Amino acid sequence: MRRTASRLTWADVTPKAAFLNRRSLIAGAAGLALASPALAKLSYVKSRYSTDAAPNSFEDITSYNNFYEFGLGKEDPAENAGALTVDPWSVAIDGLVEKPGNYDLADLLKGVALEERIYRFRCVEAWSMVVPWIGFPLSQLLDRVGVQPGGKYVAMETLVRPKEMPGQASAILDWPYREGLRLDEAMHPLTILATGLYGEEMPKQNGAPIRLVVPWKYGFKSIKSVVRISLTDKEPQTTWNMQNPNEYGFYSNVNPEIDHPRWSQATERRIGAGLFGGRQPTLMFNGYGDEVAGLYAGQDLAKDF
Ligand SMILES: Nc1nc2c(c(=O)[nH]1)N[C@H]1C(S)=C(S)[C@@H](COP(=O)(O)O)O[C@H]1N2
Ligand SMILES: [Mo]
Repeated sequence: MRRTASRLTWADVTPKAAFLNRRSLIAGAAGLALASPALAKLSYVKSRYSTDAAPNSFEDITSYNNFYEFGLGKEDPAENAGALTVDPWSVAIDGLVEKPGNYDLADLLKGVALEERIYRFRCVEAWSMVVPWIGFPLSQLLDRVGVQPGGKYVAMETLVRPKEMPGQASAILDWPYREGLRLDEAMHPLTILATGLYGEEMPKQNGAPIRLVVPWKYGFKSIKSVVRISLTDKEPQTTWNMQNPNEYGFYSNVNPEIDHPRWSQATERRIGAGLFGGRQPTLMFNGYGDEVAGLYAGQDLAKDF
């Protein structure tokens, strides 16, 4: 998990400045609005939980997205998310907590030490990326609001605002987008709330201003643009499980041995790795088994998929 001295630097792996320049040129020429014109720099420390894998480029990470609130296509979020208002932003924290409330994002982040977490990320559609997130452990927030003894699960919801989220004009999903974790998964040190990537505040298409990242689960568990966090005593409903319970279970741990009913999960295509280098084997728990396999000891992972 440790970063090696030989790791590439940002300057080597990302043409971010070039990309932003090129985008302004393109936007200027075509008269299009930039999705993310000015992202503020964040201060953060590096985390020991980072992988050594080389991050994908800023361009890959911000132009190939799943965010159905902005459309079904991978390029729709970058194109449509610019209209999303992310300030002011508040998060309702409710259910089985000691200090429920409607928390302003700035209050939630007060005194929080942000970390850079370079994580492998595996989508259920069998592609993957490596993303240098900026965030903090979800456990810190849960400790601060105090989980009552009966709290066994954490449920989260995304914003519903059809005026700014064109995908919500149709009922492709039962809005709001919902996700959930068992409390021990939520408290695990790998589970973070992310407020940025590549050292800057979160691009809108990646779930600004705050989103979940759970690196050992399929990408859809990592819910974007979170406005509600609820502690519950029962397993919460989750969007993809509601949509298609045969294909998407509550746990959704990356598992190369259990195929999706319509395609294999044995391999993945690393976005940006080129035509020939792209395909690689998918690892159990997305390679985070040493850290998280113990959470599922004694569970039948074919049943709890
Ligand atoms: N609210 C919301 N969160 C979401 C989604 C979505 O459609 N809506 N898509 C999920 C899926 S399927 C994936 S793979 C990841 C993609 O995150 P990224 O675009 O930052 O790579 O977001 C997840 N979080
Ligand atoms: Mo996904």
